[in-house]
Amino acid sequence: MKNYLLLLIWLPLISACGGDDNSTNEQTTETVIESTPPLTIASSYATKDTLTVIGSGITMAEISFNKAEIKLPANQEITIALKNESTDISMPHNFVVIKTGTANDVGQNGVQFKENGFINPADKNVIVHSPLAQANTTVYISFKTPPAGEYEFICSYPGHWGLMKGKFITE
Ligand SMILES: [Cu+2]
Repeated sequence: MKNYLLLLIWLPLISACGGDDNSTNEQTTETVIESTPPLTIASSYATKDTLTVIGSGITMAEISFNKAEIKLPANQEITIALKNESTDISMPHNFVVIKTGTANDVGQNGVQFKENGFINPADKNVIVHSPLAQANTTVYISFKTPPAGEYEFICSYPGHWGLMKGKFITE
């Protein structure tokens, strides 16, 4: 009888505490998302040297880049602005220049490197990559284009590289 009474007293207390904890967690999560600064690398490059690539799509079936082919001069400093127009926070994108035919390898090798934007830092098939652009943000990547040749670009976010890809040509 004594134990039963104690249970009756404790149960409401426990559920009250649980409720408080839940609402605190939700608030914390929201604050973190709102206070995360855009993943932007400051750039002093002239606008004429900036190529804008747009990633978009709210569902996995819709994801795409707005370019199927990018042609640039070889060995030239360039800035690419990757604009993520998705409004869904579960749809980050990045821009990764890779050796032709290695999209699947680069994607698979990057899955476990979330902290590095889903790129294996030791991946020799990766020529250059941007940080992840979260939904509704733009990231900039400045680099010297590779020697004349045909390469590819992909988004290495898990599951995206099958649809988000194109030719990257320097000449
Ligand atoms: Cu993507």
